[in-house]
Amino acid sequence: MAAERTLVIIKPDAVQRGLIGEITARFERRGLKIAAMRFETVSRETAEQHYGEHQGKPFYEGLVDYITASPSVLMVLEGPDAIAITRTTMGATKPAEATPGTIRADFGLEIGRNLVHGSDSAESAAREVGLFFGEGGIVDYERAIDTWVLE
Ligand code: IDP
Ligand code: MG
Repeated sequence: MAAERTLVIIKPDAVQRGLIGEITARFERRGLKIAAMRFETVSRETAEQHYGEHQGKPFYEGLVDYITASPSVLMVLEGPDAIAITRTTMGATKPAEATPGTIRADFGLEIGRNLVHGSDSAESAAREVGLFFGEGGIVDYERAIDTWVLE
């Protein structure tokens, strides 16, 4: 199937715990390509847009505090079925329900500190990639591989 793109965030708890490499490696080992990557403390305004669907829920304010607390790694991952493959690599939202071998099961204990975000649908992925990388900076991977190697 055609390649998809999805938005991944390595959240502040994972960055603080020194897990950027470990988490990134799991996605790379599955064969997903990193089409964009940036290290940044997410602003409150952007966090509120990103998590707009959760506004009004009891955990919403804490969620925005969490994601804006310190730097995250923002990535666009690309590949066949990238959205679903990213979600299964991450594991269930609640670490206690995540399957061993997934990121959230192997490194997480609490739902409020679950290490990683991945878009949950094609619509979310398009919206979230646009929100974080709307200014550009996404590599055309298929083209880049040809030109980087040959030039
Ligand atoms: P997802 O990240 O697996 O897509 P969502 O339901 O979209 O899960 O929730 C977004 C994020 O909000 C979760 O990853 C988690 O960080 C946080 N969250 C969700 N439910 C709770 C909760 O009950 N308590 C605290 N944080 C929560
Ligand atoms: Mg979600």
